[in-house]
Amino acid sequence: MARILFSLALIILVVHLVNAQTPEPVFNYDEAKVGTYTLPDPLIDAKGKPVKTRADWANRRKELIQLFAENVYGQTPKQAVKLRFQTTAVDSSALNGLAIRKQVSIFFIDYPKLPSIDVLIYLPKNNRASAAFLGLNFCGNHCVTTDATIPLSTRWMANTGEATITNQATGKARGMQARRWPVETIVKRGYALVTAYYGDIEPDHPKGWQGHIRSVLGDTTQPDNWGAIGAWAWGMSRILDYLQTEPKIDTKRIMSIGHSRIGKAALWAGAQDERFAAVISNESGEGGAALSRRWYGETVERINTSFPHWFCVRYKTYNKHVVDLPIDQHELLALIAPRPLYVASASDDQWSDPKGEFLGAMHTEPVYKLYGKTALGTTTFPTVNQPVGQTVRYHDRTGKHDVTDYDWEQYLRFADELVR
Ligand code: GTR
Repeated sequence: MARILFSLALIILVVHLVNAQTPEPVFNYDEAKVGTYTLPDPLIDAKGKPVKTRADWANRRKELIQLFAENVYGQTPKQAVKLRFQTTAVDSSALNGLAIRKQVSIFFIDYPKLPSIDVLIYLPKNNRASAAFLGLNFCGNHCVTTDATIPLSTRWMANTGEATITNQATGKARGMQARRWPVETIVKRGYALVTAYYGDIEPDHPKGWQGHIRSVLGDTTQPDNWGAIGAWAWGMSRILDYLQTEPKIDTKRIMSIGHSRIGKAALWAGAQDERFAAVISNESGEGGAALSRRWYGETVERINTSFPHWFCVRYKTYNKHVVDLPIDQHELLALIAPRPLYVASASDDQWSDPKGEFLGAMHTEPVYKLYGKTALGTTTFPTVNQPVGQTVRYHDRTGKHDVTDYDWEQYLRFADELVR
């Protein structure tokens, strides 16, 4: 008997120890465990007043931007920054004569020590100004094309094996992500492509702000000081400033586009800067298009832990209290209204929570309705590779976290139908 009791006690002890050591799971892939949640209503303002007209929405819009700044991305400094644009190279027969390729560096007149933003532009050879896709890239302009005349970026890069050694790009990085940037197809369809390395604005690591724009603008002592995503979004607007001066670009038809963390920045840029005619979010996930209150895939706590520099300090206070957030991500998406918006997911990218991204897009409907527009126009999560929606579109592509030709096909159609 004593033996049995002893064994039982031992089993209980072991089970207890195992449980105590199993860290609380910070993410979930089981739809049954998502839990219930109530989303804040974009059409009820902070004082509880319903938003009924477009004029009401104009005020609510400002309030929402402020709430996202205070709680999620941090405040984007308002001061105008003097820029100098320098064209460093022009090739009028790029892509075998198909395009004009331009390289332009953006310098900060009052902050001469900051690195420039080096912009790579492919323009169709049109007689008219072209609509454009503007998106930051992950690994330098040299990696979006195999064109060997593009200078290899000397900026800090995350190490990725042979292509980046000791945080410097090597020749192996050339064209490394060309597959994600089908420049020829884009130009043949009559669009310009504008890109720059996101690390020109801020290298993607916790100390990346040093020596970059966040070291001269903002206030690092504040819990709502801007984070790296805020800086990348700000940088997109500075590129947009340059594009206003480019006669071959139709400034009324410039789309903000981005994948993953850069997709989060593309959304925040488009939300704040209404000069963007449309926004395309490719698998932006947590802190992007996916609802934060859904406990699925990446979570607020997890993203704040893995990437402490992306968001403002106050965002971390919601790690274990997501329900206390005064906003949710459908309201970020609603800030794009009435402009066209594309939200895309991939079915093997559950980390980004495809369903949460769909729901984010779906809950913009009442705001688009204020403008007499249909957003998604459906509440049914579509089967894979079945794009849905009207002014707001959505697809869940088969495959992994990536940007593919399939995604671009949809974005080009979206642009053809809604942006020009
Ligand atoms: C992941 C991160 C995501 C997404 C992604 C990316 O590690 O958890 O939020 O941003 O990186 O940017 O590729």
